[in-house]
Amino acid sequence: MIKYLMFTFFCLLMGSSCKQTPRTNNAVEIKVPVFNADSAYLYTEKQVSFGPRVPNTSAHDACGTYLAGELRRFGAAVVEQQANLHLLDHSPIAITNIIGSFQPENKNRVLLCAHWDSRPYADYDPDGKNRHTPIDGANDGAGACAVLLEIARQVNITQPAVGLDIIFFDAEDWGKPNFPVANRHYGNWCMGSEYWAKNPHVPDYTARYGILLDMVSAPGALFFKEIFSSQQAPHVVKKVWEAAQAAGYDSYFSSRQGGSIEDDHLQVMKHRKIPCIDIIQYDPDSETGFASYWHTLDDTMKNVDKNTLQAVGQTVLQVLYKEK
Ligand code: AHN
Ligand code: ZN
Repeated sequence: MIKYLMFTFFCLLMGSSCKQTPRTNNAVEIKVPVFNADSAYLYTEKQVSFGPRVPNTSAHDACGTYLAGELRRFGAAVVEQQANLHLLDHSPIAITNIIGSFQPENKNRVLLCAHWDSRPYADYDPDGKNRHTPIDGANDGAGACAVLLEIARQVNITQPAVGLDIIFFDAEDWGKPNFPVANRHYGNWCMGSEYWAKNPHVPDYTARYGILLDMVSAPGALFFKEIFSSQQAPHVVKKVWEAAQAAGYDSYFSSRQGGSIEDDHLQVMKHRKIPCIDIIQYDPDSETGFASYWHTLDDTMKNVDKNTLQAVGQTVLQVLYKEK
């Protein structure tokens, strides 16, 4: 006791120069920032304003420049990973995975990702005449990237305890259409994430875990526990669903099991061995498992809702800032 009082007295004399440093990070509670859904809504609108982000188009390239520029503006170290891939008809597509890293020197990392391209085919459009038309992908693409941009903006203001990588994967939405396409002018799902997972921007890149966001902006969206995520990364599912509850958004995060969805998280798990979950809107009553406007010309800004952006963005911030 005497020793402690003497130490305290000494510290008072010396001012701040001999502050006791906390023994562990546990002593420092970093406050979870408040996600701004207005800002995420604007980032969604901006991406959609370029037109469909289909590889080999000027709308795609302009939006890629915008996304990389925003990450840089928010203080991330940005890598634009370009690759030349091929569709099944052997036609070339030029793709760019966009990676923004915060605290690149920090060994403890979290990966957040989404696809930024939009589907070249409206194959589920009720009007068959539209099936060769590319979609806006407001919900399927833009909304998820917008949530991650807003998270990047917040991370630039208040650093979490861990390093963060945000990856915008290209060429997710080139999977086989539901109608016969002459000369196989299509590819596979998740071509950009497959390329990155096999050729990471940093050799042997790893992270504690990953969270993929896909279709996270529609009004009344429900996120069921995606089956591959539950099987291969159950601790991450638990962490995220608990965070949703802590943030007050458990009404969006159903405790039920959803579908088995082939998405970018599978590439991250298969080739990088990073447990990664998919937060994805699911509709068990629809024919496709997704919303009625999925892969139609109706996937527009009218299906983007600030309340849903808020629920997802705040939940992911909650997860990120609780990490020690
Ligand atoms: C399948 O339908 C096999 N996967 C859905 C992946 C996807 C497409 N996510 C958005 N668009
Ligand atoms: Zn899609």
